[in-house]
Amino acid sequence: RSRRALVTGASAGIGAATVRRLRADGWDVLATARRTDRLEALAAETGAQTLRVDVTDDGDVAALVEHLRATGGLDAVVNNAGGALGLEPVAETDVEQWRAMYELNVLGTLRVTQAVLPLLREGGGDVVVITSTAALAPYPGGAGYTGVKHAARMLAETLRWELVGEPVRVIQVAPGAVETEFSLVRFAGDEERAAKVYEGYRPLSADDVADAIAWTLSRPAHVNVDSLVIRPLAQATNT
Ligand code: NJP
Repeated sequence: RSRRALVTGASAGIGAATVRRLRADGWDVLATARRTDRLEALAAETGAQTLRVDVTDDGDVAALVEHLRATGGLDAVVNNAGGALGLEPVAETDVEQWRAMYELNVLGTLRVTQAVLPLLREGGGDVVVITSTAALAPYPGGAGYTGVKHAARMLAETLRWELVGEPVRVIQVAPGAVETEFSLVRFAGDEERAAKVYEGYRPLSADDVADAIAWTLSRPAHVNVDSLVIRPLAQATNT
């Protein structure tokens, strides 16, 4: 059978581009997110399978594993669902937004990875975790986001070490600025502020990042790309 990948946060941006790219490379893909209308459109376009999965919901993730078991197992998971909230300076930032951001980026990744790991261990497979260049160093307003992406990165790097000797590769991909709806979410729908993020340079496209993810997955089985940083040529900082 074809190799099968699960992509979380597949209804937009990097996740949707990864589904397109992996389908073009011959993978069976299960595309998951909360917005099912978008998933259906992607399925019609690419032939991917879809399932509504909120990565912050234990029940959804349990149903996801049942679905995977019943329909042929799993060879790779791309933990892509994520985002930034609470980007004010520490003095003013919102505790609840940090909690939600941790739940999505860190516990969402942990919940999904832990749940599918037995399937990957059965026949060998890959765990990809999408982090960010924001995980690399602090910047004003970024304490919460740098923190959760650093935690996701440590989750990936620790898991890789814990699984040494097993046929499961763990790959951390850290993109710089990518032109997606992410910055709109980041600035709570303020389009003017979102547009300013990319002023002065050309950001990566979601396809650029999807290409990088697909490349890591296409390495020979004995090669583990531990960590891949991909950023726009003109991006000077990690924000
Ligand atoms: O963002 P966007 P990107 N459960 O907003 C989904 C990281 N990153 O593609 O559920 C399940 O277009 C949401 O789907 P829906 C970033 O941190 C980005 O740019 O239908 N899914 C949508 O499909 C993130 O980890 C940049 O609302 C949930 C997707 O997540 C990854 O790249 C830079 C969910 C977000 O799509 C993809 O972000 C960087 C939930 N609870 C890292 N909540 C950048 N764009 O500049 C949201 O360094 N989603």
